[in-house]
Amino acid sequence: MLERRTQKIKPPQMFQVVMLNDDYTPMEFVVHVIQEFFGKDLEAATQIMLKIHLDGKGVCGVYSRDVAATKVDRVLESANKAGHPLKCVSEPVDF
Ligand code: TYC
Repeated sequence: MLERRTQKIKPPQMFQVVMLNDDYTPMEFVVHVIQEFFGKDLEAATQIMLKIHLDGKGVCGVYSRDVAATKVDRVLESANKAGHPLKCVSEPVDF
């Protein structure tokens, strides 16, 4: 009984916010967005942006489902407002 209850407790599924490269969004804008919405400092944000630029995509952060979805919404809203095609998605992290 005790064992069964212990086994039932699983950590919550976490979601990574993955940002995608494109040919038009300015690098400075991407760095700014990563700093503003993912709490990174200038150096960390610049490294993530360069990784996306070179590899095609990169992880900006890992969150619960709702927080990750909200981050995606905020990024897309900000990019849209500024007229940039920047895209990002939330995807489950598997351990
Ligand atoms: N590739 C873009 C450029 O050369 C920069 C960029 C980086 C765009 C990361 C999107 O998620 C991105 N201006």
